[in-house]
Amino acid sequence: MPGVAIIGGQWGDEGKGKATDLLGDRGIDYVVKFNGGNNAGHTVVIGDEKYALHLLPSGILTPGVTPVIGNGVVIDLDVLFEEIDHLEERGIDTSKLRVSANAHIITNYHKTLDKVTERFLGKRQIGTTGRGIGPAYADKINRVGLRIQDLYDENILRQKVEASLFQKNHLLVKVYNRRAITVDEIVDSLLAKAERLRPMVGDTGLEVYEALEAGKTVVFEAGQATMLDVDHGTYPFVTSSTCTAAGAASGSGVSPRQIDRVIGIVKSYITRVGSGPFPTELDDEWGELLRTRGGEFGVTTGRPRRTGWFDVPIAKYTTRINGVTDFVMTKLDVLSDLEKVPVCVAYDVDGQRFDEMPVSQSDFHHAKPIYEEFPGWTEDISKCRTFEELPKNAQDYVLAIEKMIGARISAIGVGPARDEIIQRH
Ligand code: 2SA
Ligand code: GDP
Ligand code: MG
Repeated sequence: MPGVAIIGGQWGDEGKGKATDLLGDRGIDYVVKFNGGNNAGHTVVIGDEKYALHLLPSGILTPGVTPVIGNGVVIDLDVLFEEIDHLEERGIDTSKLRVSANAHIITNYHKTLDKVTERFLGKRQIGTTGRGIGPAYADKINRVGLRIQDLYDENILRQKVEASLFQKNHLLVKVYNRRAITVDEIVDSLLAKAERLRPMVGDTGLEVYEALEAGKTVVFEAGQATMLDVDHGTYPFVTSSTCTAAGAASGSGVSPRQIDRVIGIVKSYITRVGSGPFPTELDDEWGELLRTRGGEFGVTTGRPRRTGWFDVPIAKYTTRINGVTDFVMTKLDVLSDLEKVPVCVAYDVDGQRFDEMPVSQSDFHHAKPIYEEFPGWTEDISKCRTFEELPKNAQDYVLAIEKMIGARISAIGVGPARDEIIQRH
């Protein structure tokens, strides 16, 4: 199984970082981040140490792994260097990091635009992380983006910054009442970082292709999740990249045929940060209970996450869109001590039953969950290491969901630590 994609199956923060780190123990050679940027927040707990990764792939924590930032990523160079320095200070070797020459750059004007656009949208705001992600991807698609390779030709860099700022300054000054940004300030600040980056930059598509051809194991690690995918998520309340399995190929420069296994990560309940529809959202004490027990606060922004019960139509959709071969279900421990555990098995939209995700955004906005209730369990399950050790009701909960979502649940998280996991054989 040399090419393995790890995908968020819900609205993010399912525990992808932990899942990637876990695979590291099985002898992986490369971990490629293929989408997003420092909007991501992955927490990995190793012994007493807790690491929060944003721009760097989680695999960087595993000795011997080559971490790669692929062409599909948008890079804030200040954040990249800060994260590298921070890890080096904690004794993590980052010297093998590779960065695609085709990845795009987030500049100060992208961050400014992200923030002012959100403010301007008012009640309709997306609830972005404010890291400049959307504006950087907009420039990429609009063909006025800056790529890493542009840093090594000052003339080209200057021309591209000019082209990119041409309309933005008009917008910033006339619409948003901000000061104009000069070409020089952007070019100077980017050139000041170019030399430090140079040894990391390369044709990562070719490097990863060659690794796969040589039989090495490559993990493609998604940022965000299926329901935040720019095409398949709850548009416009999405991020601006392809977070689904298809993005693993386009965002790293390998072919879809080189991805053999797609692991979907889902929580045993569901959370969302930012705005947008969320059928099973709980605005009551149950929602608060899940947030407190699950530690549901954004790793990047610290925002409280919205919480709700497990949503089967979403998980089925994830299986289909990504071709999920198997799931890791995290945070089953958070559900201990509930008398009953509701699971949304379908939606009711104005009297009509939907077993699948409705294609109409309005329908999804109006979807009311149809719940099935499962008997809960009171035991602390964090010490369980085999499926059979789980209380019968917890086993039944997992098996019932597995049956409904159409792919096997091959591992179950019972705590945040590296070893708090049940592998099913
Ligand atoms: P953006 O900044 O343009 O990508 O925001 C667009 C939407 O995507 C959501 N988004 C996320 N959702 C969950 N987790 C993310 N990463 C951090 C974490 C989030 C944090 O791991 O906790 O710390 O707040 C993430 N990144 C982007 C975002 O909420 C918008 O709905
Ligand atoms: P990611 O963005 O998908 O990598 O996930 P985050 O790191 O943003 O959020 C997942 C959170 O859940 C982190 O704080 C993890 O340490 C924690 N976590 C992961 N798996 C488990 C689990 O099985 N049980 C518990 N209680 N916490 C977990
Ligand atoms: Mg996260």
